[in-house]
Amino acid sequence: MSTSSTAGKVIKCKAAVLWEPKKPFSIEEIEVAPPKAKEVRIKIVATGVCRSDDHVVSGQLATPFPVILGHEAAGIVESIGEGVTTVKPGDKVIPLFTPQCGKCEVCRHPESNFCMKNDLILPRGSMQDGSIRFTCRGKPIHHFISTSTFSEYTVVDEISVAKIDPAAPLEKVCLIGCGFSTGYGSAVQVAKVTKGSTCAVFGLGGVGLCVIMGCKAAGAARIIGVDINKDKFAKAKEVGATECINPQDFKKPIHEVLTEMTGGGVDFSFEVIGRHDTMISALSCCHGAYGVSVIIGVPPGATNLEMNPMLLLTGRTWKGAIFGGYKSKDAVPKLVADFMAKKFQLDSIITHVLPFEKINEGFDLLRSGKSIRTILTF
Ligand code: COD
Ligand code: ZN
Ligand code: ZN
Repeated sequence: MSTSSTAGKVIKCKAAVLWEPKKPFSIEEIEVAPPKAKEVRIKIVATGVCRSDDHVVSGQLATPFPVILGHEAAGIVESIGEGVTTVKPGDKVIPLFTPQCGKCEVCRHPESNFCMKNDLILPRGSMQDGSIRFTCRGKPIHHFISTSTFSEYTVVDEISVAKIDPAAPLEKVCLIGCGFSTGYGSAVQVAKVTKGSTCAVFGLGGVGLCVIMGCKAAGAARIIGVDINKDKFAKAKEVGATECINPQDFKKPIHEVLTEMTGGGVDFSFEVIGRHDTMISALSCCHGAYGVSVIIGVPPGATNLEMNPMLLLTGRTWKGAIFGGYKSKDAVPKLVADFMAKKFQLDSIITHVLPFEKINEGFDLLRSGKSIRTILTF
């Protein structure tokens, strides 16, 4: 095992610190403590800009401040703590915002993936042992969903990192850390799209495009994209949509349009927007007796949704999942292998690549709708 000259020492490096909500990121010099037992210190090479990071900036997603955000990344292991067996220094890795401890009831369940050790639902903003590895200007800085990848170096628990193919291009496969897997897995793993089926995808942003790729890979015969922005249609067709519709072009509610277009309803529908009305439309447009509808979008705030139970009583299934339902540590290396085997591509969703220092520009591109995915490189 190779040992780096920095192993066991505090590393001073660059990071984007978010001191408080609704403020720009501040590029700072921080100190990153060495990994403790069962922890891994990673040199981040590339990290994507995801909507959920922006939800923290805007105050819609609560997590302790000050904080280092970022959760969609790839890097190289710099050093490991005592007892780490699944990665070693020099390995290429992807941090996992949904861990896989392998021991909890969720990890032991064959069909579920939302490990009990996640730091998403009741975020502590720390390592599993409750302590913190980052300081800046003498202050402790919190972690974010077990990853904190907007930093040249980060420390994660061994259950929150997966080793990947050493030949993988990190500036692309970083998307397997969130956006790609969330969308693609929702089609192949959560909905279990079948060969020859008809699918409807509501919302043609980066994640929606990955849902389309998943539907296509699963052999869907018809994939209908739904978006109020017709500029999104070309790319959706490029990745596999067979037709695209804009709800604003119709007088009838869009679920009725889809039901007519498909002679009774689609087999699988996906809500990839994060709105109550489109969640109901997506559910309603799937076949009343056997349609499956998957919620991927998170609506703003912890709000309730009204629905008519008859929609389910006739036989529809309504589902949702985090990270495309994938057991993260098992699935990520396989998804990278599938990417290397050219089973899917990631270029269509990468619209911008910026140096890490331009992180605020990356978020402006996201907020203005000009980017699909921006990758920040160190
Ligand atoms: N009808 C149809 N389309 C609409 C409507 C509408 N009423 N409103 C907006 N849209 C379209 C927009 O034009 C846009 O094209 C698309 O919906 C949304 O795309 P983006 O680019 O804003 O978003 P994505 O694809 O990057 O992400 C969408 C999510 C819903 C996945 C995201 O916002 C979200 O909720 N993420 C959290 C989900 C999750 O699993 N998080 C865990 C860690 S990230
Ligand atoms: Zn994300
Ligand atoms: Zn677990």
